[in-house]
Amino acid sequence: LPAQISASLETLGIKDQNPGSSTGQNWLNTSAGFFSSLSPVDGNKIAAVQATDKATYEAVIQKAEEAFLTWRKVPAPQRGEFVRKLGNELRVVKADLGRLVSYEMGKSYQEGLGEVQEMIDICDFAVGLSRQLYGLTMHSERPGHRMYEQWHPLGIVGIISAFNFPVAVWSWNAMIAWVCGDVCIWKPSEKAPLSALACQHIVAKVLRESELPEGISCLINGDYKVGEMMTQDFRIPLISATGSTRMGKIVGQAVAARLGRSLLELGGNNAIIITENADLDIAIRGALFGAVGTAGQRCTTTRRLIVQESVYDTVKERLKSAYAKLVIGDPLDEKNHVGPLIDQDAVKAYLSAVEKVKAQGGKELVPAGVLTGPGYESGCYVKPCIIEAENHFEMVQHETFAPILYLNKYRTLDEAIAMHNGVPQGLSSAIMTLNMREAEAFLSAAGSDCGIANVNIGTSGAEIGGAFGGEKETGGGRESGSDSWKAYMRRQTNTINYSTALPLAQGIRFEI
Ligand code: UN1
Repeated sequence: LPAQISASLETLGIKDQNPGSSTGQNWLNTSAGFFSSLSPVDGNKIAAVQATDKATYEAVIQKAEEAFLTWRKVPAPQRGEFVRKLGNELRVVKADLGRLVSYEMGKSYQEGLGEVQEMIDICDFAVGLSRQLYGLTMHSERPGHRMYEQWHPLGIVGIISAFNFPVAVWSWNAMIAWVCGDVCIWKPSEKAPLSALACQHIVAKVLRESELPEGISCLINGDYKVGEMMTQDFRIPLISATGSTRMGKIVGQAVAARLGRSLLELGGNNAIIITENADLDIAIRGALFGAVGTAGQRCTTTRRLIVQESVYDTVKERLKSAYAKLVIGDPLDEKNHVGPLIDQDAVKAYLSAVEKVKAQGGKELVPAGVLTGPGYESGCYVKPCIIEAENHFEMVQHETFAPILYLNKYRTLDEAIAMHNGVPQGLSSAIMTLNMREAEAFLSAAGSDCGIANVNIGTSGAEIGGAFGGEKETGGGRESGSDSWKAYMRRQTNTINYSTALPLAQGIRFEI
């Protein structure tokens, strides 16, 4: 392994080839064997991780249930204090964790750091929230009665996260769930288990130092079968899952079958409308980072550009020259803009999408391709490409997790909005315009149908303070900021009679 990576693993407490034995849950002892974490950066095996078997899963559930009995009684501001300490630990390890995320997942080091910063930000948010889990009071219709609502912890929250944000998305869920009084079981992507182990170590350390039960934070590892143990488990009232729409449909149905709750944050097919009134400098920069950042592997990645015909050729030319300047390579080397895809399956999916869209009539403006030669030995580096394609083409309707940008032309804004909304997904969206009427139309009830709608900002890179998620096949869930915390608690309506009579609601008379 590169020396810097070995040093970071050491700092993060992942010292040997079998880090599963030191997850901070030392009582874990699994018979399910090991699986490897491979880096798409250079193809190296970073380490082997222990998979979770059924018996271990049962032990985890028991620990979590036990911990919940204590944790739910800890006052919320004190739970916030625990999260504050976690945020401080994350500040200390930011560079090491950012580097591990970059090496294990393939995003640029800057984006790895950004991801850890997102974790720190949500910690700060959750600390404040721990004193603001507000309920409402109502006026009772009966004399001498008081009515109010309060929010109680739910219990165990199951978190299923994806490879592309291997740590931040977990933290949006876990930090909020913890101040809400829940305990968490995390099933990270089997493509990025070490980043998750590193987080588990950090949490385990703070739990020990705070003399809190270790079951507050649990980690289980493996493929979808491990996730299934949670989705089918009635002891887990809430499953929060982030990933593909395909995965979300399976999870959502399994959880619904037992009438559990799920919070789904699934695929996006995000577009930017560039109008004739756009500041083109901003539009091009926004589209570029949106389309090629994280090598097109964000759920918020810009996949479609819908451009007004009078500026279409200019946008096309400027994009082409911007793409020509992109440097593809080792994401830990800061002069590179684009790193690898997560694995060779992702490369195959990229190639097949390009082939399919071309077969339907798509025209390659910036050609696709897989890079070979020194530095590209992992076989996971691909060229960001731009394809002129119609919105209704099968592949344009579909989320391919790769840097493929589809270009479309429009005449009127109504046409652009219809095209924009004319996909099954509804996560993030943007309009580039300096015209107030256009911007407001895009944000209106008849405008973008997405959970996130921006003006003069690309589709990716949302701040944690807002509710994050989207509509339609994106799954409808909201994570992170605003009042997303309500999904992690149960609401109780309380009516108290302090009078000497017992009047019934709705004026009903019942005498004997
Ligand atoms: C994701 O890709 O699953 O808005 C999350 C963004 C990031 C989070 C993306 N803050 O692009």
